[in-house]
Amino acid sequence: MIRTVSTTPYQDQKPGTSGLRKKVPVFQQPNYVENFVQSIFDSLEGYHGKTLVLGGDGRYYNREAIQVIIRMAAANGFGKLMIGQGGILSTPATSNMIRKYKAFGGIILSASHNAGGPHEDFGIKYNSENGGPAPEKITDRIFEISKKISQYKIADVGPVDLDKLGTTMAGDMTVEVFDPVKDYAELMESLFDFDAISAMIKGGFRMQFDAMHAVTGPYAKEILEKRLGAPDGTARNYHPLEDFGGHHPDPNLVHAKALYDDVMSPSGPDFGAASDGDGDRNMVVGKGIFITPSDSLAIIAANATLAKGYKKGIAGVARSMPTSGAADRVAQKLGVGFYETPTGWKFFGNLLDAGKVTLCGEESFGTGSNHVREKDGLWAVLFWLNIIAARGESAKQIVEKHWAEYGRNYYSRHDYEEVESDRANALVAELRGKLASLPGTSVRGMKIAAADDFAYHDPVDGSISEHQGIRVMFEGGSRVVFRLSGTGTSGATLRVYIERYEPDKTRHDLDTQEALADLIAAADDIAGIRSHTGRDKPSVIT
Ligand code: VG1
Ligand code: CO
Repeated sequence: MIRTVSTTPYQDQKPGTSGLRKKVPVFQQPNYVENFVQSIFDSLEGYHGKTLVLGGDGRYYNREAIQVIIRMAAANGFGKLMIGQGGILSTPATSNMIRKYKAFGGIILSASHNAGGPHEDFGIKYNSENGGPAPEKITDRIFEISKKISQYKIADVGPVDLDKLGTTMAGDMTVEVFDPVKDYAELMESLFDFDAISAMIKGGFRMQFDAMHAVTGPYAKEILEKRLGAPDGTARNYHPLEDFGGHHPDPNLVHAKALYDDVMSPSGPDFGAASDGDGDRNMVVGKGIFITPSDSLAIIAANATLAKGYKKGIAGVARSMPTSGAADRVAQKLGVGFYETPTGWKFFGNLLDAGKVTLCGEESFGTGSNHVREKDGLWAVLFWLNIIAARGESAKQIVEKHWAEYGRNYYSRHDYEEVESDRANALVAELRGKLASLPGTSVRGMKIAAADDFAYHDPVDGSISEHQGIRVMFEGGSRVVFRLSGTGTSGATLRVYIERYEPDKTRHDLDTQEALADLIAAADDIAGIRSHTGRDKPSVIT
């Protein structure tokens, strides 16, 4: 029944910012999935007889990979596998299931915001028993094992019907196919004031949620329409599709432009939101205002006690290094701790587990809290609805009042996608080489106060993560950050993050790109973006 199969290792199974992501044909190579999954299991100890949670964002190859993992989990001695019906389980819902049912861990099949389909992306990520993405010490171990692996274990058990709820056996292992929405919806009801949000919707508040043909469709239908009473049609593109309808399920001003345009039109709804492939990202748009993820984190922090799950206040706030400093000022005012971590949710886990922070956020449309150990798209949307309902003000009023009180961080990210890796690496190497000489010099009339290659010292376990992005800080608090993406699957993506703090209330209504124009030009002067990449403008501006 259980077979041990010989295999040859691949040398490219290094997990990136969030798991292993490759093109589907790469995953379809002989034993590619098997090698990586066995490497995950071999990096762990003590899972015999324990429970593993499994699901994905419904993209192409999801079902095939699930059947392989069922057979391998059975062969490796897991006691129980819990799978979301249809193979569907959002990333935050997976985190919740692991925590709620005290599972040993979970496997998430997703390449998140990347496109899906036979020639697009697939991904595999392991989450630990706290519900969060495996920390670097585990992902490093997985990679080391994957480079040397010589065999894997697999059980000869038939395919499991993923669409039928209930429990079956795969060899000696129990397989439970469960409703992926129910536990998550209950968790949301425990955190937010559903009665107040429903009353606001009954009172005529209109919203639109774009699930982008990805995993949050069923969640939005249940929570927004069924439980909160929003009219049918509030959730759009709610059928998860294997290719996301041919789009990038990436909720930003480029890929969720249709939703943004609707909210901005005179007859549009009061509020719009969207989530990504696996449901952990969020974009929120109020009538007449796009809310940057960095501002969203700060405003949620400032208003947290309006939601019942956060009534007692927050312990602290953490943000990824490239995220704007807007949340820092809220934390300072509240007198709670604030932390700056490298990009990637795995770095928040220790801070959350240690109770040092309650809220976390990333500029890449990621916001979350200690309710799970992942960022959570619908959670952020519900938090905004809760705040709007409790304050009785529009999203625009809330944001503008926030800026008036704390100042505004103008913020933008410029991505140069699919740059030749050699050219991108050369840019970074050259920049690193001149870091020491930058402080004290001026660019475009702005004086550089400091420049470094960000390193993070985890205050909980003492681990150190180096080379997490190059920061150039100007006098007055403006800054430019450069880093290479760890989630792309072809060539390199250079991300340039630009930020300027504006305390003056009378200057809070400028166009973001204009407000940042000097810094954008300075970034090119400092890093030679155009000459290195051969591009004269970014592929995506958010
Ligand atoms: C990007 C974002 C990062 C996020 C990661 C995973 O990583 O910048 O903030 O945590 O995606 O998000 P990178 O290395 O490409 O910059 V998700 O929603 O794609 O799992
Ligand atoms: Co995602």
